[in-house]
Amino acid sequence: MYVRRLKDVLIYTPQHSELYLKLETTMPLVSCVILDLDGTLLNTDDIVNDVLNVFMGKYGKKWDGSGSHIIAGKGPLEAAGDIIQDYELACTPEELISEITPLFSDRWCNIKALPGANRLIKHMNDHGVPLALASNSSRSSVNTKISYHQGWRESFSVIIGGDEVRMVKPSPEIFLEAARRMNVEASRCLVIEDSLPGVTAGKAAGMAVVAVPSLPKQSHLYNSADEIVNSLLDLQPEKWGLPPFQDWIEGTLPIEPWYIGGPVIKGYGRGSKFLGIPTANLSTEGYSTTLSEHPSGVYFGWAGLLTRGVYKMVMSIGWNPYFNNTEKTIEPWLLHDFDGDFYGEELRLAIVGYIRPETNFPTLERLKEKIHEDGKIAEKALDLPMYMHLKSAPYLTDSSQLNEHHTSPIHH
Ligand code: RBF
Ligand code: MG
Repeated sequence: MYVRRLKDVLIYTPQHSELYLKLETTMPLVSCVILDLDGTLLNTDDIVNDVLNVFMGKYGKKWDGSGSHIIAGKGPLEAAGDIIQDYELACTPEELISEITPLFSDRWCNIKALPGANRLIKHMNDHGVPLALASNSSRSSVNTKISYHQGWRESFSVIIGGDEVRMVKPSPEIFLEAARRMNVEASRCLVIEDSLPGVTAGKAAGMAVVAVPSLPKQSHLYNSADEIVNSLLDLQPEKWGLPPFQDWIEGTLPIEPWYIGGPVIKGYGRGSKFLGIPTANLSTEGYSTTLSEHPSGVYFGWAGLLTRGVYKMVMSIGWNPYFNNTEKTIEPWLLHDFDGDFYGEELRLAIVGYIRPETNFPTLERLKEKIHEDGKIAEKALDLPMYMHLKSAPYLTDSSQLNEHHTSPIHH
């Protein structure tokens, strides 16, 4: 039982330009899924960064998150050792761990599931696809973390922590042990992983591996994965012989609505000039958490301009690979002809669905075409009752709805 599929391979030429190749590979159909926890199902990055920042403060140093790649996917001891070496700290890995453990203890309950995590777990459960959880974190820390997420504990037929195997990822041991306990061959397992050590471990175990890189702009490092997806929302289980998701509607995926707003700012000024697509960019100030919680990609929903009304909207959150931006931006395109611009006006957004990941395009023309296609998809989908009803969310038109509550759902 094999599926033939095209694998995207990204190669960096000596001139640092990107070259995509399609290779035909044959992959075995899988029958079960092994999931990583930190960075794959749970948004642990922000909390780890916060805690390390507090800890570093004691040593008169600063952890700004740019060191995240040093520790991603590593076991606690190894990660601690690397931090100590990199930041020239005068302590042992054991001391570092025992100092930061209490800093984590009241934070476990605040770790959010990553977008698509609950959907994936429920989907596999509903279809009787066995799930395992294999994490480099200790078993007790895994247990604590998942205890705050309803239904997770019961969803996994196997759970293994890094302290329950001799060698943690990148050793294949933890995945092989998961397969053994599920009583399936390694080649029939699909591993989903956010980190490089995890991807390496999965391939070394002879498994199919989908990478969901949690650090931006790192995907070129994940060449050994069988597929790289931008977020769990983009996973296509049918590529691996698993049941497909059935919740896409007219090219859109409904999401838990979220809300942001603020004055319209000037963007890079390319929208109208190059593309004929005037986006009403929002300042990302104060939204770093919101932005880190939502994968880059194309979303849609309703846009309220307090003095004018509510309009259909399609937007991009992202790094704009075509322009190689260094900052994540929010760029809503209001699907309506306005006279003049609206810089400085208060803009309120209700984001109700997802369309696609952000991608690179060979030409500006192709990017433009795609954005117009996104606009058509959003325009049509927003007439569906499930999306339409959010047009009347008070947040969109009511200036007394405080902006600081932007991320909590505002019901009507
Ligand atoms: N930029 C990209 O580089 N890749 C994309 O896939 C992409 N999709 C977009 C989708 C929509 C609906 C919008 C409004 C913009 C998108 N952009 C994308 C961003 C576009 O490059 C940006 O608006 C211009 O750079 C203006 O700043
Ligand atoms: Mg991970």
